[in-house]
Amino acid sequence: CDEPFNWDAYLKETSSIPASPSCFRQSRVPPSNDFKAGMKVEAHDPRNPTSMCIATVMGTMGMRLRLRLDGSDSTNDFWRLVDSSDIQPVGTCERGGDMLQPPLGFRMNASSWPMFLLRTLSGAEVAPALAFKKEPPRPLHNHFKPGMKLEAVDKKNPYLICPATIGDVRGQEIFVMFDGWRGAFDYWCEYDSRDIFPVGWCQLTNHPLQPPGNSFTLPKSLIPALCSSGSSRRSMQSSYRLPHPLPPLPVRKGVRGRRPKSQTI
Ligand code: MLY
Repeated sequence: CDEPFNWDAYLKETSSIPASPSCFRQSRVPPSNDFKAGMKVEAHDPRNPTSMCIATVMGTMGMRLRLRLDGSDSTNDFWRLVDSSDIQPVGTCERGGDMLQPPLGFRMNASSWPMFLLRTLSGAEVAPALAFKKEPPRPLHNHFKPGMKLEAVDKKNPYLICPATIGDVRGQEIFVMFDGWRGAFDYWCEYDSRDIFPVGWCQLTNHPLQPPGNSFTLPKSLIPALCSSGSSRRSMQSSYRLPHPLPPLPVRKGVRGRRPKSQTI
């Protein structure tokens, strides 16, 4: 039960195919992560993307960085890839004649920003220019098709990357469904989002991959069949790691017997 997640077995089990790496705006050969905790970078404020701020690398995972804007609190950390165009070396902004901005929700009085900036940078280790990698070009078209598997950032818990399935495609947009989570974490995004990765990406970049959840949206008629040994049809979501026996379905007050639409654990 505690074996590490294995994509090959899972793809077989769910009779599904992975989206081709050419669908994604990710480099085929992932760049190295040369950032270290404590280094300073310039980063677009995720909550105010036109402003450029100073951020500190709080940690690294695979080729991702956990960043915190200097002068902001610890509750707004965010993640960027080493080849994200949202980050650049300290000094880039000034060289371009622009000014570094305080983050949205700056902890101090706005008038203390210039002094704060001076202090936060004095004696700080800045990330070397070579650590910043060029962002890969976007694929020319949206090649995703419903049912294709991928790895995707859970936007509600952005430190997590999880197995997911393309649920729908509309123009430039795709619907990312997290396997085994009953829709609670699903989202629409652009096909060229930097938060989605080809199957095998986590392994390749040494990033942890969450196993699928174990909540499933299945027609009731299928449940007894799944409790007996692996036979019968498979739903588009998987039967992988179904708990035996299945836990009772949660019942909402007032709508007895009906299954809740989604559930957040
Ligand atoms: N709510 C859970 C985390 C759920 C993660 C779901 N992802 C993997 C799709 C928690 O806070 O522990």
